[in-house]
Amino acid sequence: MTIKPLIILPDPLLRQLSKPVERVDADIRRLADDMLETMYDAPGIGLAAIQIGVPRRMLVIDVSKEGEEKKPLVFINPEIVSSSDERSVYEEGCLSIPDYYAEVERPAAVSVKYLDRDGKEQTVEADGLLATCLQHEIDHLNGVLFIDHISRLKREMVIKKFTKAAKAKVL
Ligand code: GNR
Ligand code: NI
Repeated sequence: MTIKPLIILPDPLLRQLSKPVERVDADIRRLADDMLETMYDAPGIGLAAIQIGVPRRMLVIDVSKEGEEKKPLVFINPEIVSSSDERSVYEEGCLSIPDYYAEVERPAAVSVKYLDRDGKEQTVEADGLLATCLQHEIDHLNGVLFIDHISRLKREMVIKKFTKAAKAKVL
């Protein structure tokens, strides 16, 4: 297992559409392990493959509480098949936008169809933090970031700040 470097805003990779995984094989399981290790190291509660530069429709999540047993989850080719009308608001952050947090409103519950790490089709009914995290990660697969769900003024401020920081690093 390997900890991979994270892709940070404004890297255009974050806006790329990820392609479906065609076959759940040993390479894909290795990628899942690397993603989990990278997520735990960060630390974060979720990670999409594109955040380590791999444009594949795959994500990992662990929303277990500190001190509890770890619960690594792997979702391959996830699809939201239904969403609740009820909404909930969470303060979100993103490993690709370090140290920035904002409230985002999303459906409170979602039903998600996906392949597990054995390539078997599964469906999960998620609510609470897991529902929010699944939606945040599935957005990444479509090149969407949580700052796309906040006001344009706030979004442009964040992008400007990270663009400046990236330029300062090259110089
Ligand atoms: O670590 C993370 N925390 C988080 C908190 C609230 C809503 C979503 C998230 S996901 C984020 C990790 C990340 O950037 N995943 O793409
Ligand atoms: Ni994120």
